[in-house]
Amino acid sequence: MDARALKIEAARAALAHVEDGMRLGIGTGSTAEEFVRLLAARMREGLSIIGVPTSERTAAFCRELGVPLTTLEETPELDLTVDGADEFDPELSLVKGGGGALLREKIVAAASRRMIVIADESKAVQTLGRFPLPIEVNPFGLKATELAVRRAAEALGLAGPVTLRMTKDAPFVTDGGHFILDASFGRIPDPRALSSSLHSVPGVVEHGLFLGLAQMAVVAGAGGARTILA
Ligand code: ABF
Repeated sequence: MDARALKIEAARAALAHVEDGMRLGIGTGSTAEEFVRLLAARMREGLSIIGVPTSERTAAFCRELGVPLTTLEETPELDLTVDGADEFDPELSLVKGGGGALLREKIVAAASRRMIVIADESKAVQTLGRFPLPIEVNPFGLKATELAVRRAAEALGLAGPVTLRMTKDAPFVTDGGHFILDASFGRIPDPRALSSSLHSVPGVVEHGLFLGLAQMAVVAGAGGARTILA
């Protein structure tokens, strides 16, 4: 099964958990896009939902496919968020943000009663940290924030390159107007400790450790899709 087929397999299995009338958080990334395609097809067969997109890119894609959208201002409580991930461990702690949408993804996931992660087996790890951790930072005082992030990690025995995410010759700018530092700390044995330590750095807006937000992952592999429950 090729990579796209695996994404479609995971997205299809997650769609089975979408009920008529649901208020959905809709994720960002290529797997989430497959979910939106399948969702739009089900809506053409009569399913009725309303969605809150986790990025401008996802919003545009939903509008293109006719998926009705709302905002968290109008709909602050969601029934279910379906989103991708860059990594997940056996407890369904996640690293997200490879697509640069982590802040809105975390806000939307936290506003949802449930979160289902859709991924393929390549995202499965025993310990988070193979994927560089995206950290969303305020552009003001960037260098000071980067130093503080390094110190916070070092205090936990973590070290490694922390690089400003670029697009061509300018910093990548998130939907929220922030920059992203990608931190290659290697294995993160205590994600909760790192999470709270990063949150104590004033210039850090949010980071890509999603802890305790996902209750289920649908993971597609060569042998089909499997479900992991947190
Ligand atoms: C998004 O999905 C991001 O948080 C994450 O980086 C991305 C994974 O993308 P893909 O599904 O294309 O692997 O939610």
